[in-house]
Amino acid sequence: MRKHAGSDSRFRKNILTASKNNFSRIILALDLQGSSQTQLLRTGKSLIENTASYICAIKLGRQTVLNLGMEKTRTLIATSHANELPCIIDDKLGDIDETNVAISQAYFELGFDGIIVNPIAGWKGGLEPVFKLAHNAGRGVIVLVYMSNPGATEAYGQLVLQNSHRKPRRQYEIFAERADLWGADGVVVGGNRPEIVKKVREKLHNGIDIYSPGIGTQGGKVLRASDAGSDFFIIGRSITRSRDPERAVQNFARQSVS
Ligand code: O7M
Repeated sequence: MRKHAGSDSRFRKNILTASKNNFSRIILALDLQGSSQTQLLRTGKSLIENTASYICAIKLGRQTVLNLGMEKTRTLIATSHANELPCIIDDKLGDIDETNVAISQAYFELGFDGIIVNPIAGWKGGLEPVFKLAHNAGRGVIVLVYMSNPGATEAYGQLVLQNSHRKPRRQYEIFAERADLWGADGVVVGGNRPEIVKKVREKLHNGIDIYSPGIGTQGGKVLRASDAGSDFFIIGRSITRSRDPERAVQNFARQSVS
């Protein structure tokens, strides 16, 4: 399979600029739940405004979009942009091509700068048009390579026998190679699995960034993940549920660039 053209890197440039300006490699995971959309928007805006100087991007979970509704999601993305922060949608997209394109198009029209995808659907008839659509519009595509939850070992860690290789290999190694080949802007590897981060780092040859969730509440540590090779740290509850989110994020930010 030929290596596919990478993005025009607008997404990567923007996240790096924010990271340099704010001395931070922290991405705030905004997973908003609750019944009042107006209250949720207020909470989301206030979390962005209180942490904006110490982060380099915002990541919205699907539940945030579902709970907020389209118009208020648009407003939240605009708040992120007003603070010069790219906004990523964490869809873990993985359907057939036509469906994938329809979903990503809707997200990009809402204003999202990047999308997280699941590599399981593969390239042909799966993710190929998502990469094309995103990269033509300067948006980023980030590929799941190894998740942070305990059960992730079942699929991402399984041994796989491929026709082209005599020895079985781990599923996540194959996903990392695909992400490289596809011209992904980033891969997701649980930061609470530093040994896996290290192995993935060795597999990536095109300077792809490693995005690591699983820090704080899920047990991972910024410094350990960073030493292993993580570039960005996706952190939610340890900041959003802290009594002092500004102080919490400041601490993580300092560690992320040390
Ligand atoms: O810091 P937390 O645990 O409150 O939140 C972590 C966020 O990262 C949350 O939004 C999860 O949905 C997400 N996440 C994981 O926790 N583990 C993964 O393996 C992958 C993600 C993720 O962001 O995928 C892109």
